[in-house]
Amino acid sequence: MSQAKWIWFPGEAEKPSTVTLSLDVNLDKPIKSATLKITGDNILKLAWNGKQVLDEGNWSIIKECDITKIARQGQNQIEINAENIDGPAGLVFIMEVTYQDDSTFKLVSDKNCQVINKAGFKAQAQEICAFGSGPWGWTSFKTKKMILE
Ligand SMILES: [Ca+2]
Repeated sequence: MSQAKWIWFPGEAEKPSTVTLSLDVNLDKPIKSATLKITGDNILKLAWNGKQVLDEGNWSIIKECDITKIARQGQNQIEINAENIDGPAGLVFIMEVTYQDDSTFKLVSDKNCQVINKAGFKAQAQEICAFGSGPWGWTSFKTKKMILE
């Protein structure tokens, strides 16, 4: 998780705002297992191939999701939406896929992510800090294991 960065729409991380990531992820080989660790301050929603699979309000709980059943070989359309109600805003995730041939694919939240704000403007994400630092720190996090299907 420490490779992942807390990200947000540039310049909007200190105010009530939303951020959306629309990811087209090509998983080009048969999948053995896949996990997604994710949280957002304050509210997080996740849709996978058009189906909403997460709607969570507690940023201090890392959602450790087994996504083996919903990740499919080929194109995956993933939409992540986070909303900040008050205080700091941030979204952080790491997705790790192990293929059946034991090679791996990893995607983390960082400045390479393209984000969309409430007004519909697109930008490269602002990195607020690495996971484990900044306003959120380390110690208050709990983990909730989930299976998404
Ligand atoms: Ca907040």
